[in-house]
Amino acid sequence: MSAAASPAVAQQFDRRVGAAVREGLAARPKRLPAWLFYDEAGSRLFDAITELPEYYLTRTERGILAAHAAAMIAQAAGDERLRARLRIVELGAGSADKTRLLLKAATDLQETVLYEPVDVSASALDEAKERIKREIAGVTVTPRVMDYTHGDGGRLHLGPVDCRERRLVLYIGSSIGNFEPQQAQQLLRRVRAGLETGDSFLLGVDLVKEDSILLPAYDDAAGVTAAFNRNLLLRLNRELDAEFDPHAFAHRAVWNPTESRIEMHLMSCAAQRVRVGALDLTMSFAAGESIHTENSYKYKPGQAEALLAETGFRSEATWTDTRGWFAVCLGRAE
Ligand code: AVJ
Repeated sequence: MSAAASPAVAQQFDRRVGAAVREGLAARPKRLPAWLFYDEAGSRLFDAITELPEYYLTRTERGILAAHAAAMIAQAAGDERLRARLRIVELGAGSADKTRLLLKAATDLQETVLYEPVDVSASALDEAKERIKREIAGVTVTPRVMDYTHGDGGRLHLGPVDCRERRLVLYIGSSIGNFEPQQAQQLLRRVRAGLETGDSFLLGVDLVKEDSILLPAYDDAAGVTAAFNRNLLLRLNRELDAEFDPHAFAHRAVWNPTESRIEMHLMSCAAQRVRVGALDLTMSFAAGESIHTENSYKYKPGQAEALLAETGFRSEATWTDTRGWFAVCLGRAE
């Protein structure tokens, strides 16, 4: 039926999505990569998550930035006699909501600033650009559509800067949390390799805390996170001609203390077989079998600083909230 209605469409699925799904569902335990969450519907659901009462991350980090943006910018720019102009790059910028606090602080210090948000989503970048142009005078936005997570090996290509400028790379919002320790190291090394000595890197990490706080943040009462998790299956239905019944899978959030991470899973409520048309594949699920859809690593105090030190940065400052729930660390490329 759908093939008859749109014969071309079934052929035109995104190869990267197809390959990731084929590989992840062949693995035992089954898994799907977290970047698959962010199609248009998923990005909207994530924005809704950031406003949930249980999801403390966004508002906690925003509070830290609101209190310390000027100090962060001043630290990155360096001391007054040798102060350089900053050019700000943001990895995984998305809607760039919290970034506006830093951009405002930068224009307070140097009047104008170049801002280069990097994201895989062109539509998110366009929206961010329009909003920043409207709301903060003195910011020139140059969005770059790029997948900074999968790279051609060695270094992140950020393009040339004026020799009087220094880069400040932002990687906030606990985005690093999706990466296993080894992958996180690799990513930071690639960022470092794309920078010059004296450039800086601002990293936002979520910290370990009681699981009575962590778990509801990933399993909220309104069910938005469950919808975000299940949207993955709906995406496969839309893009890969799959036939998942999303309600035949339960949303699960689990705290794994050994790995220091929240895990999200989709658990098959019954034994079932599901066809994925575009891949010409039928998957079997046992009752209770789960698809591991996300890791969200929680850092111990000092751990983000250690990661920076291991990857070519001198850790210069850490800002946190009064409860010690979230940390923002500045590293200087050595
Ligand atoms: C975007 C990776 C920071 O891990 O908290 C939110 C994604 N997943 N709720 C996080 C997410 C479920 C989020 N990050």
